[in-house]
Amino acid sequence: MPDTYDVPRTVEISVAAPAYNEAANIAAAVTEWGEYLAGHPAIGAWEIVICNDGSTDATGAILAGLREGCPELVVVEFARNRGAGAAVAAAIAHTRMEWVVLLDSDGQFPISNLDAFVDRILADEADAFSGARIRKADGLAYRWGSAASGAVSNLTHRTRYRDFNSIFKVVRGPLLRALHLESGGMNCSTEITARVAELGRTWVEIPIEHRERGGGARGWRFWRGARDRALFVGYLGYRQWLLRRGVLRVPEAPGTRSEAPGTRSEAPGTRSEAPGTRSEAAVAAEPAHRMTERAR
Ligand SMILES: Nc1nc2c(ncn2[C@@H]2O[C@H](COP(=O)(O)OP(=O)(O)OP(=O)(O)O)[C@@H](O)[C@H]2O)c(=O)[nH]1
Ligand SMILES: [Mg+2]
Repeated sequence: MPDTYDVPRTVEISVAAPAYNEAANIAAAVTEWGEYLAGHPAIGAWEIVICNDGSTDATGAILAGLREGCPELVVVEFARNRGAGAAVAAAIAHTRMEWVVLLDSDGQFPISNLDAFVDRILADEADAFSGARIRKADGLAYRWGSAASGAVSNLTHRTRYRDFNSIFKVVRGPLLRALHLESGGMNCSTEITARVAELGRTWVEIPIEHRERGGGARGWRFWRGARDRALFVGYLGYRQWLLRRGVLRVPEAPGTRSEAPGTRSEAPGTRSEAPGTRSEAAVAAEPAHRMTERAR
């Protein structure tokens, strides 16, 4: 008889997503995610963290209703609209699990895409996985714009990612929570790809399905979005140039910093706040270093 038995390994997952005027999609998205996470045999503890980015439609009320039937749902509330970048950063800051899945709340990324990622996590393949949209469910101009900005980003970062701008990512929580994210508008996916690459970590890309928005409308304008993307990609390229010359320091990745004797990270499972709705004040008061302290 064997001395030990193989206990099936499970992965603990936080889903983090921004939501702005997504009344048409948010209930279907959260329900789909919750059912998938609860039913997946290889997923252990899980939570869904959504930042309601000052929505003026029924998104907040729908989320409050969903929370009644789903204690794993955490809602971070912004009193006013601050843009997807701020909303994604706030959602990430409130995650607690070992792995974080980034998603949009308009239903464009089926959560079943996660199947392939869970297998690769269990195989200990990497700390950062990114979903590469093989067929983007976007108009030609959007696809062309994303391809062009992705090509420039690959050039400046000396990488060869197929989809530099995909938000569907699965990243080790301590690594993602330690990133210093700055983007304000719709550039956070590009920024996260770049910041992890900057730390010398490699993304493992996995093909994913991308579908049409469930309902509602895109909340940003093409030309303004294109201009902001061009400016942001230029900024990231300039950062790379300064980093290579040593004018900027490469930030330290979590796990590489030696802790002073006697100091320790927050114990696993402890939370300073009960799970539930969190206010903008709580988000603003969150000191940046707590994001790394939560590493475990
Ligand atoms: N547009 C917009 N989206 C926001 C904002 N804050 C958070 N979001 C969320 O960011 C995610 C991406 O926004 P989308 O409008 O879907 O952007 P997109 O996927 O490029 O555009 P579509 O193809 O039309 O869906 C969605 O989950 C939004 O709800 C904001 O201020 N503006
Ligand atoms: Mg979308």
